[in-house]
Amino acid sequence: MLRPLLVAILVTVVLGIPTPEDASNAAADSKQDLQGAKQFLDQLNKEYGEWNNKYTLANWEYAANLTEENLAKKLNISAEVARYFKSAWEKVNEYPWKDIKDSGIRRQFKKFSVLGRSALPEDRYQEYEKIISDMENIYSTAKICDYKNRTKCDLALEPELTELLMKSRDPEELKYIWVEWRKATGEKVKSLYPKYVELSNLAATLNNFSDNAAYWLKDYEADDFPEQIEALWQQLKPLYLQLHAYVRRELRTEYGENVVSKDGPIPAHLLGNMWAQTWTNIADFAIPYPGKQMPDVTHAMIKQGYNATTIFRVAEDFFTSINLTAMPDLFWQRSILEKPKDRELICHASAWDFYDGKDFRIKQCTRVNMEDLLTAHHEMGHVEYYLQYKDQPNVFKEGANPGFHEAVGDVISLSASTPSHLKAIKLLDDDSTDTEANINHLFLKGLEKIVFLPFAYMMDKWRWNVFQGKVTSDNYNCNWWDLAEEFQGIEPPVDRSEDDFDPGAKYHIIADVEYMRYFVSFVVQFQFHKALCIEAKQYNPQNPNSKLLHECDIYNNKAAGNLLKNMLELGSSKPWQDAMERITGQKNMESAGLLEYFKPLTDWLTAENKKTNEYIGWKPRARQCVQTRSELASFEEKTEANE
Ligand code: X8Z
Ligand code: ZN
Repeated sequence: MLRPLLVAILVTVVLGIPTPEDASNAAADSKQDLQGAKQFLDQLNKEYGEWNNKYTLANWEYAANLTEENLAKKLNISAEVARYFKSAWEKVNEYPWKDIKDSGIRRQFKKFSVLGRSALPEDRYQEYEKIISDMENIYSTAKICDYKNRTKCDLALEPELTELLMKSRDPEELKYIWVEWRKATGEKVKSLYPKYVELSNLAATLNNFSDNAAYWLKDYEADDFPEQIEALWQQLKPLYLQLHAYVRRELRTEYGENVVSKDGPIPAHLLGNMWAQTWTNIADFAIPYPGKQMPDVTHAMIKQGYNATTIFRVAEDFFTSINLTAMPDLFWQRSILEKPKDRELICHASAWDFYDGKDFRIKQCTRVNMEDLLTAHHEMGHVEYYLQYKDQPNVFKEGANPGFHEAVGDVISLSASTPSHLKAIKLLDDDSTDTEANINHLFLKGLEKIVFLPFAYMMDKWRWNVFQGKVTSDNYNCNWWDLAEEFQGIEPPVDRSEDDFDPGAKYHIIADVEYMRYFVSFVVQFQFHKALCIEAKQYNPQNPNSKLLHECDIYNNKAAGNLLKNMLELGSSKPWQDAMERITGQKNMESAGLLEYFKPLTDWLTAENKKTNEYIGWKPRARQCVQTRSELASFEEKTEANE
């Protein structure tokens, strides 16, 4: 059947120059085409939503209860869904959408014209889904033995290992946990990963991308996106280097020069977090002014009997105070906010949109502490975005780009974790704003935000290398540590070989979640925060008497909330640059917001490091990339003999 648009083109080509009648026909035709296209898209969006709903329900069942039966169900449904997606995609490709001028309609078609992993042949698709589910299962059910009691072997990442890494100050215990976690996860998924890479790349090429790195990058709608990220990192790096040097000094004081050198990379097991991605948990000994208030509210939360629900209610209250939407009843009924005792599940916190405009959930093994209070805001930010764009066509039910989605809850947290806000909600006694208190507050935020940037960057630098074939399975681990040293200035506490697979000890690597989104988020959230604070009339860079950016709290400010809402409502219906413009007036990602926020800390760290003549940066380690652990042992013997 010839579609009207095609007929119009044929008529024009065959009959030559159009007459005035033709012109009016063409206009009528085009109106008809537009109507036809809208009908086509309405139907597609409807089906897309229904299948996504089915798929997400099955995914949730498995993620919330990791049984063989749930896995089989999920795999069956996902195969069925993939068949539907493929057939819908074929119809889209037949449709002459590229001739349509209406940008909103074209954008929907363009999104529908990328099929994703459903492009794989059915058997390979099934294999791919199975590999990822198996890796998730290994990771999420991993247990290690207790350091002191090696017969007690039921320690899970959440809560036990996370807590131990937070609290233990015994470097040998920390090293033990660090190594054992990687044995229980990375080493076990190692053999599955090359096949995952192969199938990811195959799916990407079937979608006309050169590889999976290029496929991931499409969501950022900018050809020079990697260069944009690199430019941002170059602007932010000097601040990271100052913080790194100061923290290494504090670690040296805590653990001694035998454990932490003056000018080398920092040993990765001492930073209070399994992946050294945030360092907030070492603030107790690294804090600039120990006698002064440090806005850590964990004790107050425990003392006041907080539980998972209270934590999420506190987060919700912030959102509603700025005119955003409360969580629907179903959210409270169906979310999993505490770790169930009777089954294995994926504890890594996540937020879910079930594509029916009603069902939105969070799954989080919440612990009562400040870190999880902030994570609750983070997760609820995702749900708030779902709620704001729920009336968009299903294909636009995404963030403006993945980084925007990650930024929503964090923007709220920037206000919610100010000392004055914490005092207002009775979690902190003292909200002094003298210089020392300010520096403590900014330092804690720096250990969360600045420190994370090189981690997020190296995570996907590594995967870009892998997908682009620059790094192959015989040097996966070696490249991982090259990048960790280059960007984060950290080193493993024990020598590693290719028998280890340390990337596989991080959730997003084994769960196929792109990570550059968090780098983007950690930059743009400060742009958003600044714009909202200006809107709330709490921040005025021109006025020296105005509050500083890190003191601003938009709680209760409807104007700021409405500005955020205006942007969230767009979903992915417009390029992210337009969404960015709506909220900030700027079209680009910019480091200025973050740099302005941390300016007092930057100045303080620079002066402090000068005082003690700290080495800024790190001298590279002469590491040897070896294939096996036994090679490593013989290499170590040789070096010892030479010494
Ligand atoms: O994975 C998450 C969230 C869910 S989107 C809990 N985050 C990253 C991580 O844990 O590695 C939040 C910040 C970084
Ligand atoms: Zn998130």
